[in-house]
Amino acid sequence: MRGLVNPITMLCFLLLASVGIGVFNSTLLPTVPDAHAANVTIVLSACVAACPNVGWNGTTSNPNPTITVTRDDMISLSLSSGDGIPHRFIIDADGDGGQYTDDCPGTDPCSIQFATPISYPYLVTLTPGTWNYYCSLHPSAMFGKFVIKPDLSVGGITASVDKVGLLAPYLASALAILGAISATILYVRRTKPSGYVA
Ligand SMILES: [Cu+2]
Repeated sequence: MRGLVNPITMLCFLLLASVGIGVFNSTLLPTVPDAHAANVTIVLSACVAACPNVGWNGTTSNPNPTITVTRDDMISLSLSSGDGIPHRFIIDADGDGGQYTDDCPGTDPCSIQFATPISYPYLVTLTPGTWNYYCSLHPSAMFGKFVIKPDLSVGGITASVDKVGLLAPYLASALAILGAISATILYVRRTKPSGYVA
């Protein structure tokens, strides 16, 4: 019997070791995304009067482009007037429409009014989601989507680690295998012919 016990003991150690390795296996733990917050420059030319296609960056196919950024990005909007008349960039954060500037820039992020090129810096602090941006002076013709993706960088939104959930499948498997081994040992002992000397 001694010759049978040592290999089984070794097998048990190997099983327990595999459980330990599984706990620290990097594939089980949440990955930490790369830091993301970026400096982004967005160029917008405004035109509503005497231009072939009105809007922000007016083209035939897409007169008002969708702007996509990530939360906590530092964006720099390079704003210019294509028709020489004043325009004003605004994000409608409170949903009351793009023409209202009483609550900007406190609630609705907005630039100053411009007829000559300006640079408007904006740290993206709105909740991730899809917002509308406008020209507050021509909101019915100059508007588009401002999409904010969540920031998954360190210090942003991170998933918590469920250690019990991670361990449970491995412990259950280890216990099942150990139970099977124990049952096998008992079976071998009971079915051993009398007079057998290990
Ligand atoms: Cu305008």
